[in-house]
Amino acid sequence: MVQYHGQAYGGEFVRVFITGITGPVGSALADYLVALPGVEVHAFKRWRSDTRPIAHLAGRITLHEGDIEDPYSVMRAVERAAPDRVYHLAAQSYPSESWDAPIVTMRTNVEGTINVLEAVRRHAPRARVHLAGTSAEYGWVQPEDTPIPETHPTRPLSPYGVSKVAAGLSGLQYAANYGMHVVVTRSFNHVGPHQGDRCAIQTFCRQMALIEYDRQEPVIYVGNLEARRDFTHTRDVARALWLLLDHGAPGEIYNLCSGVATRIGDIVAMVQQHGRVPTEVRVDPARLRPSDEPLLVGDNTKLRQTTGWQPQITVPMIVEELMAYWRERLASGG
Ligand code: A2R
Repeated sequence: MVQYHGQAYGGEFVRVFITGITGPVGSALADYLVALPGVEVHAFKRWRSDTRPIAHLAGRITLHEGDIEDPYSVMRAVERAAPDRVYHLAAQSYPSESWDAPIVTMRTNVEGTINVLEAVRRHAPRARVHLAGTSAEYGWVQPEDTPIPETHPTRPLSPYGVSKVAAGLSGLQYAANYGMHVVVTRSFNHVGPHQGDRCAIQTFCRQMALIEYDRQEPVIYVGNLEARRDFTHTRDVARALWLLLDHGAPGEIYNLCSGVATRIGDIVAMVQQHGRVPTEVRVDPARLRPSDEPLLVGDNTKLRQTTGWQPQITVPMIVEELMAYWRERLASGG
């Protein structure tokens, strides 16, 4: 068991349990929490999870193994961790995969969430619980519907979006029926290290790094440059999640977003400016989606007013950090 020293958070020691710790949000949250005084971090991971995003935290956090689809392993981990706060981030979080594997998506995201809620209800009923939802729950949105408030109807277009609506509603149901402290977020595009290269900013930065290392022709392949999206760095997300379990009301849903729309073409231009070699931009038809909302931006008023949170990391700062990240990965043979 990891030993904790020093001053406690708000005068009390807090035990936190994170699922999905190997993802970009989970690893950023763990980094944020280990730096807080008096916070003891427990986390849940699969046997086969790639632990590189949290390798530097070895000895500073306690890992419990299992699978959120397996209720027994979740029960055991929650009972052992006896948390005061639970951040449930584990999910099948790729909309595209959710069409190929809708049943797995439902099992992981809906059954998995119910397994977490049941484990908390039985073994840590006073814990504050955060459930991670997504802007995909809103589905197709017209530009005039933006910035999207939490009250906007949910009409998800993917099995992923449907699964997250069901997971979030399950959380609200546990709050209503069992008096549990469950808070739900809907995250727009979060971006940060350890994310892979599916997000637009990541794929542009990775391509630029590959070009610099002479591993790709000097062409950045892009999709729809006119789409405008709302990006938040995972470190800002981590801080918001912590504040939300301090100040968020149980049974409430909060958009987690910057509230700022950035045109994808402008991000490509920023990446080109950071590049050490000249590049051409070419549209790759495979990167164009049949349906792609022109503008997706969230209204974060409720989150800001409840917690005092403000995002601190802008898109140009994200591009600069991710260029350094991908260069470092390629330099170290990644
Ligand atoms: O793939 P792994 O083994 O590294 O773990 C992933 C974990 N996960 C699971 N953990 C336990 N049992 C499962 N059946 C299971 N399936 C997936 O969830 C990984 O640690 C995490 C998912 O990481 P990402 O997909 O990269 O999520 P991200 O971007 O950190 O988003 C966090 C949350 C997700 O619930 C999104 O749907 C939401 O924010 O927007």
